[in-house]
Amino acid sequence: MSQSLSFRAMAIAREAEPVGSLSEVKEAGLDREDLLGIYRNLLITRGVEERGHILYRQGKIPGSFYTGRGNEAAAVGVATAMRSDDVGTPLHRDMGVHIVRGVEPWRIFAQYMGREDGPTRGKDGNVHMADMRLGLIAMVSHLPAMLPVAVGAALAFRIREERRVALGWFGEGSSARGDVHESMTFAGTRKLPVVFVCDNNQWAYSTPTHLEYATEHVADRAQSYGFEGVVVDGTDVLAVYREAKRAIEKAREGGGPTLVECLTLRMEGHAVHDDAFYVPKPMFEAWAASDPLERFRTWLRENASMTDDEEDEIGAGVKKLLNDALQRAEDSPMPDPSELLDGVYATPEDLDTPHHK
Ligand SMILES: Cc1ncc(C[n+]2csc(CCOP(=O)(O)OP(=O)(O)O)c2C)c(N)n1
Ligand SMILES: [Mg+2]
Repeated sequence: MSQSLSFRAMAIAREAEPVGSLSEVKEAGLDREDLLGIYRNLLITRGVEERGHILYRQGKIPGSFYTGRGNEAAAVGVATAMRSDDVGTPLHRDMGVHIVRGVEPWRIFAQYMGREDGPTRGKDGNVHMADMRLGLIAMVSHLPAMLPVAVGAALAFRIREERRVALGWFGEGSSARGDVHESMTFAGTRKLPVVFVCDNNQWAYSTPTHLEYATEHVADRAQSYGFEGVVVDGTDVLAVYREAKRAIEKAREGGGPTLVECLTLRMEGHAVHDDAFYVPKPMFEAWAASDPLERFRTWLRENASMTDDEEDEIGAGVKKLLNDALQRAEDSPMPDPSELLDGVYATPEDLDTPHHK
């Protein structure tokens, strides 16, 4: 442990328990079908990013390429706990949120390649995308600029007396910026229906956590904003789901915000151009042993008697889905330059969705 770590304050946030048995899972509201669906979504999430990486190496993706490897369970777990009329602002590590909300993989590949059928219709690249019809708001690059947006959505729900919840994601590195403080102060004082989700992957580019914040956990700060903070193992999809569900339903019932911090390790470089030479090897090895997909696969076999046949069927289904998706995306045309400004400014029709009423 480095010298600087010893100056950290004592933890305040609650540390979430792992979910042990199938009966605990049922209590949390998931049946066996749901569990297999979660596994499938984890596989799709990783598969989309792995194949995206291949597309990048083939020179088919303009710009850079980002993945959320290691963060799949955190993203899928939180999104599974959302209700369909809730909204969220997922970031560059949260592909799993798009998958759970129902963004079809072929549209994501089309987005990667700048094609017309991507959610931004070729107007933006990589994960700067979202499908508003599915209650997702596209991220901008500036971090953590989406938190005030999520808080604004929560304020709108309050004003309209809608029992909906907004989820705002941010990285632990971006927690050093003022927007986090402003968002949490505003949400805490007004007890808004918002859940703040911190993707703590322990690095902000090459900056380690002890140079990002001086508390034990990012979630320790929640207390000073007047709401609860909880830290959860972000490689444990069921534990993430349970904590997100608690936080979301608490917000819906008028209990105000929660800060849910999902602890993971960013298992690749910041983006494809970065080989993460600065991350100590033993750190990678330790977290590789806690791979979220492998962890949940083992759990399903031991606790929900997932059979070889079921596993093969899910795996084969995902493989086919992604193969077909790649083909369909490659067939998608480049956008027509005359459409450049279409969709840049909202029209009254654009706002006529369940998420805007
Ligand atoms: C305001 C702002 N400053 C700098 C950047 C450049 N940048 C992009 S990602 C990143 C690291 C963010 O770290 P963290 O919040 O921990 O998220 P992670 O990438 O680790 O998921 C930086 C500095 C940015 N996007 N926005
Ligand atoms: Mg980070």
